[in-house]
Amino acid sequence: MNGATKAGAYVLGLAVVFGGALGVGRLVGPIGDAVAETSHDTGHVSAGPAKAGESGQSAAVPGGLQISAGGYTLTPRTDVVEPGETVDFRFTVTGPDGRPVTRFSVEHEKKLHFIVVRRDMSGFQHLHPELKDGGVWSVPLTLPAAGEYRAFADFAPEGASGMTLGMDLSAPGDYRPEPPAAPVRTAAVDGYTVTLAGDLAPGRTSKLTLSVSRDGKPVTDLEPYLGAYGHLVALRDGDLAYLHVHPDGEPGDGRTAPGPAITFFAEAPSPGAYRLFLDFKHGGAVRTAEFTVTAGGAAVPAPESTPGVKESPSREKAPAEKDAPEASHNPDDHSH
Ligand SMILES: [Cu+2]
Repeated sequence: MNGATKAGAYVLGLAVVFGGALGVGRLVGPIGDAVAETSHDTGHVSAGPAKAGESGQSAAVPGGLQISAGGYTLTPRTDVVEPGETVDFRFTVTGPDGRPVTRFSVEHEKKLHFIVVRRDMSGFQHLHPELKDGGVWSVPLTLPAAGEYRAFADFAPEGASGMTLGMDLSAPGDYRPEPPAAPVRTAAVDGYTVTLAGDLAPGRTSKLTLSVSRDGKPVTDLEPYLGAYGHLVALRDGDLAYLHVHPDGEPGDGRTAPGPAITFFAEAPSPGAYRLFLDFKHGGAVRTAEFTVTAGGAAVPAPESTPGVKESPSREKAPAEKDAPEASHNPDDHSH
């Protein structure tokens, strides 16, 4: 990449960051409004020099940004959940015929994967709601602290291709967002160390390898979880676009080892920072390791050097060091 291109990409990166920040600020509103706002943000992302020649919104909108796509719409019974209270959260997926969808294909051993995370990327949860009569999905849900949350439903209606729809949930109260996490390739969780190799690349699929060790020894007896040795969710910083990720190989296929390495292919839609959440199972429990990576290398400034986006005191903070006690980057707080 030459200097001029790099400078252009840098400016694009800032535009994405600021566009995302505006989006977050505006997301306090009815869910219906959020659709238009995310479309607007997507316009920012695709309007840059990297995609010059395309007009406005690209056909390939990343998953999770829309509450309705391809004729399917997420309809929650409520979008407000009191922080700290466990509620029976219910929603339906309405199909092109206007009725709740009742038949879903099984993907990764489940008919629907439900991911919930606060807008600041804290408090990640990966849940599996139960399908009740009439196409009603039900799941016990706790939003641990006040704030704006994003919930993703990852599913495939029978006879249709897979999709991820997203909706906003609010936990009323005093919300103090966590500062963005600095890029980190090694995560510690429950005594395990998980190391990430490989880079996300904007606009194409790339290979990511996560290696699990414990007490300095590679873990070679990972347990299958959701039909794989790991389940990876990747979200774009700024708008929480939900990336398409799939594992390379599965337990019992004769070529995939139960650790220490778990390999995925992930597609980053644009340069910028992404948060990765790896669920893996060992010792009978599912654990989540979290990483922050930057797609496009130095083209986008790391959070520490982004001018004007946040105050300097946050720069010294590691993700685990919080001012706000209600924050839940602590892996022990994650629900599984
Ligand atoms: Cu799942």
